[in-house]
Amino acid sequence: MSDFDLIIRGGTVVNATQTCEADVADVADVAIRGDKIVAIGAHLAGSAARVIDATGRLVMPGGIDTHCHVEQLSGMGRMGADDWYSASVSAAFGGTTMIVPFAAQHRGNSLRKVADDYAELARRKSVIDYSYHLILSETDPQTLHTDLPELIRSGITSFKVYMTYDQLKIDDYQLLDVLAVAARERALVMVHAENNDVIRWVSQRLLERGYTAPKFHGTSHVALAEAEATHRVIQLSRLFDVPVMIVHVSAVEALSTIQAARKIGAQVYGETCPHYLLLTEDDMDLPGTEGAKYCCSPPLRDAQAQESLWEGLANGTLQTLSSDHAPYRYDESGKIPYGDKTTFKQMANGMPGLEARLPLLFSEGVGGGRLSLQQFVALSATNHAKMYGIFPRKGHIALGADADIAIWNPEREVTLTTATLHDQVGYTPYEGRTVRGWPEIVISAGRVIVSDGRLDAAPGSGRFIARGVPEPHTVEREVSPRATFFRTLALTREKQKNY
Ligand code: DUC
Ligand code: ZN
Ligand code: ZN
Repeated sequence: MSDFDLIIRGGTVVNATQTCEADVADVADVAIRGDKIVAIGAHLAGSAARVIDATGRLVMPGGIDTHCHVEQLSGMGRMGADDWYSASVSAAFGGTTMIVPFAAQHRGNSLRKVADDYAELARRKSVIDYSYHLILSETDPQTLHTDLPELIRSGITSFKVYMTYDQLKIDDYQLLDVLAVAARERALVMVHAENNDVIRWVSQRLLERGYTAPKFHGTSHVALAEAEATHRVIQLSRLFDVPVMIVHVSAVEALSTIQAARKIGAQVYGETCPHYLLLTEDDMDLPGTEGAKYCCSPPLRDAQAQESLWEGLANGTLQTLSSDHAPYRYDESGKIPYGDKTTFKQMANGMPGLEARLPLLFSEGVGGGRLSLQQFVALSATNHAKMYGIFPRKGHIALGADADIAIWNPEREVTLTTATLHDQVGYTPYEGRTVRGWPEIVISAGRVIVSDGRLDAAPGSGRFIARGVPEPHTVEREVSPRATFFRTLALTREKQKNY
């Protein structure tokens, strides 16, 4: 009998920060028994059932993608092309070993039922470990005071709300209710921050004048609408001193709003996505409806925004880089329900990116000299684990952690094409782009699930991971008297002293 099930020998182990077992980038062996990392060190003694020679390779934590849409109806009622199987396979080939998509509550639906149904889809199909967030569109007492707290306590410790989209948005009054519950239950609120009325007002006027092409999606989702809503939700969160995560930050104005708010003590965190770093509004400006492939919300911006977002990732304004994989096909099921007559208002918003996320970040970020290897690991895995209550189980290479590992060849060049990616969308916004650096071997909970370009994992072999309290809620800090007052006002009927 062998001492270990698997040893990865001689690779450069990269963590976001130094651990007691390995420096941030040390040549070391990593030994695995069952689903756990059980030894790390130079020239580990002992035998293993399987040995992987990782000489010249980077041994990094498997990626965690905490923002992707899988088998979920959009606000417009459109279903994406990927189910839990194809999405998790695609993620695995791109070096991601855990995904956290969304169970979406549409108006009138029971949050509990939505979550239970979604859990069942994942359980049957995912090939990698997973959790999910909730999307909340109702704030009735059953949702807010029974289903939501119960789900949070069962390990679904984050949820998303929309400030735009008529079918999903909640208003400021509802937002306050939701934020107060998040403060009490220690859940992380993810916010789609865009001003609905600005978008509605501009869109209406554009359409009346016959401006229907995809590029006008960008005009209507003007950066100021994103900045205004970002500012507003941050101020609302300060009423209760509760952390919020602004997802898919795209605009310079929103980014600087986050930066400024943090300086005055707001607990605000930020996420961006590869498309905001690598594509621009010009990509939407294609003949006919072709630009619909590049329509997402918030929309693509300009070169200045790209630079600011790279800086935001490097200087810690933004904590996570997620794919926001929203795999709408370029056909009547998604992007162009009315063929070439489809207006920018009728196109499903979002683009694919699960598999390309980390190769793009590695190639353009590390290869482009914008990020260190440690920052790459933080933005692709460690910070996701911390922000969403999965750390220290996942997100680093350390004793006792899950053996979720991607072994990267930093020199390998791969040209991204629809034919070679594993999602079901039928196009990639990165068609023909060559990246340098590729995850050649992917290990999920101790199982080698991708090697030599082949998958070895059955549908349903991924596990549900009950998540703990998101790290922003665990940081020792004094809740201000103002927030204490408003929290009490929100959650109890007691009279407070001195009032
Ligand atoms: N928001 C997302 O998070 N993804 C796709 C579209 C959207 O509006
Ligand atoms: Zn969104
Ligand atoms: Zn999204």
